Amino acid sequence: MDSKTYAAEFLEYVTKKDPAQKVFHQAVKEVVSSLTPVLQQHPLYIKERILERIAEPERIIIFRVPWQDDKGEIHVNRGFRVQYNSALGPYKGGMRFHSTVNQDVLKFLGFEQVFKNSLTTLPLGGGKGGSDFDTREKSDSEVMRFCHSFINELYHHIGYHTDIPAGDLGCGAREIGYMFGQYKKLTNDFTGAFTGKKPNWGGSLLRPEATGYGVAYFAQNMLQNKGDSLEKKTCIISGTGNVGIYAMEKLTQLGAKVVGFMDYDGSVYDPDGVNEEKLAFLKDLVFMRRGSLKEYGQKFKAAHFRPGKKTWDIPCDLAFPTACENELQAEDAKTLALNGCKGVCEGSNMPCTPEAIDIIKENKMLYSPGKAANAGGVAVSGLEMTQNSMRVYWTREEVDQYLRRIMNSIHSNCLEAAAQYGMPGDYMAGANIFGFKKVADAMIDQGLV
Ligand code: 2IT
Repeated sequence: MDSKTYAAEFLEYVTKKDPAQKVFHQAVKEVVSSLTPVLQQHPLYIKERILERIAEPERIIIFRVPWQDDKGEIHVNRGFRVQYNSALGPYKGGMRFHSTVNQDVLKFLGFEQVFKNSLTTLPLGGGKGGSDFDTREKSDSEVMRFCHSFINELYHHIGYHTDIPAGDLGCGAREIGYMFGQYKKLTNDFTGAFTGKKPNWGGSLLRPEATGYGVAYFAQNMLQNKGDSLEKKTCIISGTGNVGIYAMEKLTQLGAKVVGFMDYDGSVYDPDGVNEEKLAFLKDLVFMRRGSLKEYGQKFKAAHFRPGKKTWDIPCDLAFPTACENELQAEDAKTLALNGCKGVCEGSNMPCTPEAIDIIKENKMLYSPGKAANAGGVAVSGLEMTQNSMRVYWTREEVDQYLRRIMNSIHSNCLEAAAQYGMPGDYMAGANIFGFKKVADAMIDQGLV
């Protein structure tokens, strides 16, 4: 069978199997769209039914999470862990705690994670988990009770050599701490079964910064490959979580000028660009006080806050979506193109809709998919696991050197894979191909399990 017909039939099979899982289908389609030349050259992947096997999670655990709020009222949330693929190593991926979490979202994120982790070239399988529990507007003790209840079930299924969760939206060092504490209590075992821990009890330095710094390094690599640099490039960013703030920090350090960013309430336009003082203010505002960006507009004269508006209309050289899936749509991509934007570098997972990606490519902008550009986070999680195994702590500089090296190799591996299969310069194709082949070959080596 020719590879195009096979790919089309496969996509129909995936869609029919779980008709309601729209974001999952979107993620699968994006990967498969890059694979036809690979399947053509390696018919063994078709014979071995690798696509059918890779799209099916090895295991999904779904469980009840009962907890009590501060008034004594009882609540029930749903917990999940999607253990997607363990061909390259133990399942590895974050936990998302947000009201929008369901099986569809976690399958999309888990599927992406398999390829992303493969791209890091570290020995990491892929997984993702979470709950439809919203950590915003909950007290610390409510979050603790929820996390303990969540682990009361999940501890059966995770472990240092099995599955190592980390954070994602709504799940940071606080939540990892509570989950780790309960895991340790129940198993009587102090091992690095989670990453994103605080550095004074097993966490890696630079883990909070890693995703954002990695995104900036990747953008720098893309520009350098074109004989250009980040120097004086105007940048806009969407989310102001860990990824967004640390991407701003590194981009600024590398000579770029971040002129726009946003949160739930609206966006900030700061024509002067952020600097060290403004970043310190932002970190305190967002991480410590969980306040609104409105305050940034009030504090810094040149900047103004634009209630309810996204960032994408602010003229820029480079755009960095760092919030959530499908946040950058066709209209936004058109606006970026009209304003002369030269590149989109994804800090979050699948932030651009397929229509937006088409517009970005038609307009010859540089484009790097999240699974390549944001892999620095999980890469430093991998380094945290290494440090835990060795019972050592590396310095910030040591971790940063590894991170830079890993981002450089992801960048060159994407370019090489894309060129090898006839799509030179296409980072999306390169990321999908390189990520896929490593997992597919390992699956073939390990037989039909
Ligand atoms: O999307 C991601 O790569 C993460 N949320 C981080 C996963 C990890 O295991 O550090």
